[in-house]
This record gives sequence, C-alpha cells and structure tokens, in this order.
Amino acid sequence: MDTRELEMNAMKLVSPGRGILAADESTGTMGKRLLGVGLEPNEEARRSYRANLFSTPNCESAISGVILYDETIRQNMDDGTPISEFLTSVGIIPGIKVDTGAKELANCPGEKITEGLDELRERCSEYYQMGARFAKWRAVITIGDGIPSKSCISTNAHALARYAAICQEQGLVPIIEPEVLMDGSHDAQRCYEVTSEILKETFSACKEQGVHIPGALLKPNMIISGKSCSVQIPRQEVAELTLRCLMENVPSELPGVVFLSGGQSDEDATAHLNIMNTIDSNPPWELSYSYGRALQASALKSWAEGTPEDSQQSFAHRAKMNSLARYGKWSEDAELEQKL
Ligand code: 5MM
Repeated sequence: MDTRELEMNAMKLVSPGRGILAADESTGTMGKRLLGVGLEPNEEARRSYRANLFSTPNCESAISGVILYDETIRQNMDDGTPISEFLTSVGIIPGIKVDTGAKELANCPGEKITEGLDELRERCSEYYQMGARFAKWRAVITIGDGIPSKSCISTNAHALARYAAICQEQGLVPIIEPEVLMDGSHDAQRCYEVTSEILKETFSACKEQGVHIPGALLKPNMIISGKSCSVQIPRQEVAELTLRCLMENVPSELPGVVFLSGGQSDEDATAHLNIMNTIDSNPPWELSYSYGRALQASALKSWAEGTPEDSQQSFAHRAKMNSLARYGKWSEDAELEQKL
C-alpha cells in the first residue's frame, strides 16, 4: 500500500474551498432523475448531461473530485476525450462508485446490505489504470420500528471496512459512506443514536482490518429529524448535533468528512455545512461536501428546460455556494449572485 499517495490524494480532495461532486447515479437512479424532468433516459442522454456539467468553466475552483459510475468512466466528452482524462486535465480527481448496490439483507425485513465485494480487487485495479484515484461505497441504514438491527449495522460496517482495505491496496482513496436515511418519522435524537452506532462499528471494523485512516474519507449524513417527523430542528442545532456526533465517533487521523445531502434542500445542505465551519470547536478533520442532489438538482432542471449554458450556470452557482460554506462565508445574500 502506498500510504503517501493515498494521504496526498485524500488531502487534495478536501483542499480549501473545494469539495466533491457525486455524479455516480446508477443507470436506474439516473433514469428516474431524467424522467423526473421529462427527458428520455438513454446512454447518450446520461453522457451528454454529465459531459456538459463537467465542462462548466472554472468549476475546478469549487470541485476537487467527481464520483463517476462505471458507465461514465468508460465514456468520452463531446470532443472524444475520455471523461477521466478530461477531469484530470482540469485538475479534478476522477473517482468511481465501486459498490453494486444495496440489496435486501437476509433475515432482516426492511433492511439492506450493500454488495460488490466480488472481484473488487480486479475492478479497482482497472479503475486505477483508467485514472481513478478514489472510490465510493454507500451503505444504507433505515430507521424504523425495531430497526436498524445489530445485524444490519455489523454486516454493513464489515463490508465498508473490507471495501476500504481493498481500495487502499489498489491505490484508491476509499470514501466510506454509511448513510442513515432521512426517511421516516424518527426525531433527531434517534438519528444521532443510530449514526453514532454505525460510525462506531464502522471505524472499529476498519481498525480490525488495518484500514489506513489518514488515507480515507468519511461521507456521513447530518443529524437531522426524519422527513415526516413533526419536529424539525433548526439549522444551528443540526450543525451542533452533527459536529458533536462526529467528535464522539470519528478518529482524529481522518483527513476529512465529506457530507452527503441525502434529500435536504439545496440551501439547507449549504447552510448546515456553513454553520459547522463557523462553530469554533476546532474539529481535527476538514468539513466538506460530496453532494449529489444538492449540487445537481437545479442543473438538471435547467438542462431540461433551458440551454446547456443555463445548466452550467446553475451548477456553478451551487458549487460556489458550497465552496463559500467550506470557509463559513456563505450567506443568504450570496445566494443572489449567479456566477463562479
Ligand atoms: C449520486 O447518487 C448516488 C446514488 O447512487 P445509486 O444510484 O446507486 O443509489 C449516492 O450514493 C450519492 O453519491 C450519495 O447518496 C450522495 O448523494 P446525495 O444526493 O445524498 O447528496
């Protein structure tokens, strides 16, 4: 394992004012997103939308890395340049989703286990040759009546650690993503407890399996009430609880935490990150973003309703807002600006 290369790439991914664009929607998810804005979901539609997004002028000032899907890393930009080569040439690190999806967990109704460990070593080696320098694996934890079960927590934590160890062996920085879903009527306290549990178990499995923590990144959810909970806590409290939960459960050698947006509104995802970066608690890790929907929702809408340039402008705007949030410098007023 080349720990120096891993640490260097992990640090680059969380360099000041920059964060990650999660554009790794699987074919099914991307299909739903395209249909949602009235577009036909086919391979060329996925390619052209993403190629336009990646060519947004100056987006590298706010985007350090892009997570790609297997289909996308094999595609080209409009001029024929391979997508990963193009991203590298503008200073953006190409990454790759290596899990093969969350499937039903046997004996645990309503719960999921993420699959994809088979032949992972060989796939990582191929992705490294194609230019990828980091990877992502998402575990999905649902809160409900009597769930998550111990089995769901421990099997997902074990798989995340196995994935991380294999990625590092092959030169890819693993983004470890245990997502506690916002779906449900649970309160923020329950989200706090479940998030603590999965984080503890994941880092314990990583330790047991020799994962090199300074060469990895964590992609967690924020501590937030379930979508249908009657009590939605204010932004300041989301930020404080999230930081407290991370301080209690995340090792200090980790270089960075790159949050997922998980279905929060664009502005909430930005505002929560911004507050965390203004709270004077001196966390040992960088606090950044790896947003999918919160960076792309408006860009996809403009892609369907406007011109390619409109889509790039929408993306540039959200990227800029989140870049400001990395410094704790975002404001409602900044939302009125339009360009990078
Ligand atoms: C980009 O969306 C990813 C979805 O992948 P699947 O199609 O396999 O479900 C997802 O893993 C994403 O990277 C993270 O959840 C972060 O995205 P959000 O939208 O939650 O910020």
